[in-house]
Amino acid sequence: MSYLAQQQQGQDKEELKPKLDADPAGVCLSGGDWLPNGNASGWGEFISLTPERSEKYYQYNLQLSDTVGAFRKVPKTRHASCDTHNYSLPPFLEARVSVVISFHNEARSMLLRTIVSLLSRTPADYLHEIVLVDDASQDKTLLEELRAWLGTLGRPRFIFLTNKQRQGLISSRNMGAALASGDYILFLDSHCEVNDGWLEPLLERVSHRPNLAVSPVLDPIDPVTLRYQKGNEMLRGGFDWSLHFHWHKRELTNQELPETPYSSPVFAGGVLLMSREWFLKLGSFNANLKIWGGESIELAIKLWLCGGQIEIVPCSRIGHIFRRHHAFDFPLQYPEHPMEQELSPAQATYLHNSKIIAESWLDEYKSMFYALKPAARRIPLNHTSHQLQQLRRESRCHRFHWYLRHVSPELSSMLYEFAATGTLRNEDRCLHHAGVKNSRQQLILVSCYHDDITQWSLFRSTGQLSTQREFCLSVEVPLEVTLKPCLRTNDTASMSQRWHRMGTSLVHNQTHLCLDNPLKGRLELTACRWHAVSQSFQFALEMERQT
Ligand code: UD2
Ligand code: MN
Repeated sequence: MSYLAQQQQGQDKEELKPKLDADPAGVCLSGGDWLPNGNASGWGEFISLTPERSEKYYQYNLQLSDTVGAFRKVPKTRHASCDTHNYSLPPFLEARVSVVISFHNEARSMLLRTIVSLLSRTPADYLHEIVLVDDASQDKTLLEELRAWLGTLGRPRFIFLTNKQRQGLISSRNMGAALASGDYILFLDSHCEVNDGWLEPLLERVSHRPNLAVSPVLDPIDPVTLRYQKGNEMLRGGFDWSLHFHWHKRELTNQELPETPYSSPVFAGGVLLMSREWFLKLGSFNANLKIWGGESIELAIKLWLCGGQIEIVPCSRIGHIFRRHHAFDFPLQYPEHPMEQELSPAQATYLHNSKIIAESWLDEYKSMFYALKPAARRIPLNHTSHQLQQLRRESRCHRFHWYLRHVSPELSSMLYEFAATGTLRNEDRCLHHAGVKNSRQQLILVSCYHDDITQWSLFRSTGQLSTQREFCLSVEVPLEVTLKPCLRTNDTASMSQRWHRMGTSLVHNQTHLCLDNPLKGRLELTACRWHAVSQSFQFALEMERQT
């Protein structure tokens, strides 16, 4: 039974009532009961004190969030067999769960719904505490008011932390984890709704394997309609050599059902549960990572390399609002550095964090990362790696090639798929896809340090020269170099998209002509001339020796 349900039936009910009663839209408890409306000091007034009202600020429908209530029913999204399965759970005294939520400028109704869903749908015996870290939000009284309200519940324990200065979610989660005292720790965003029975399937998996970390399947909640949808359990988490998160298709083995827990190279985003002791032993989230981004990839790599495993558990479902844009500003990272003119603070932060991951864990493969993200070379890092070296030594962590071989065949195959990859340089400029103009894809030559500089891959098997957005360098009659969506190789028109290397030239298969930049910024196909500088195109990373 959950806390709210227990409290509603038990003697603490009276204490809870004056606050939760006040919901003008009603507060629906787990059994579907609605408490009667009460005085104005409760939910209605509490949420009306959200200081900033614009939807742009939150990147979701605030008005709707304020009216759907602190608790609502959500559709059952997991497989029916998850309901009938008899979960083998650890004794609750050995599996106390601490939930850590860091938030920066979250709307009151949204944060509260996250908390109420936890209280309503988590078995009370296992929910040990909720740690709330207010990361310097604009709403200065929110945490105090929450304390006054939630503190009266008795159980679970609440810990409230306020950062006077913005620390970012990575440090904030670390601070929360350091103060937590449960056996397991769950990191959660502040705009989530846990679904019925979310915890039991996770606990069943981790209880017998102390080094296992698990993610639920995240069900998307639409930021405009707040509709709770079914997330996809046929995907594994991964990343590419730019260290960007990607989903990979999950293939079922013979015995496997869609609802069977499955191993994954990285977590399904940043929502994960693992032993607190194991998390601390791994050095928590890398403390050198700033503000937002990359921390769950970093944790996933170190976890696998240092003796852990990751699983996604489809019987556990947690709803999350996936926003299209960041709802917050990133602090300037390098105010004095010329790079700040080329990169936005958000880009600089993400690139900085990616560089830390590459430098910490990728070993010799970090050259792949730098080939794809040349701007990362210019990001300054101001810290030492003693702690990391110590962890790698003491925990006898594998080197990165072990991860490629045993954990992420997808990442590994990306190494062999290409004959060459990365930026494509001609003299001092790089070939760049600059979007669409007059309904034509624009191909230009720009500075190679442009942040979004296009990364090209020359596929070994097909000869296609593709951007990450799957546009291929093509030749149209009469001999015009263009960018077209990549065609399947069984399409005969795809012949116009095939290239091969001759030294540093790019030769078009059909015409035997070479890519040329004779007029600085105009791409043409001309007769191949050995050693012509205007025909010399170098990839950041050549996998094959140039003849
Ligand atoms: C995704 C992950 C998140 C984390 C992040 C990368 C999911 C569901 N979410 O977040 O867990 O891995 O990527 O770092 O997979 N916040 C702060 N301080 C800040 C900025 C954000 O506390 O300076 C809070 C924010 O209020 C939210 C959480 O951090 O609760 C994650 O941020 P987000 O929801 O804006 O970003 P999202 O969903 O892309
Ligand atoms: Mn989020």
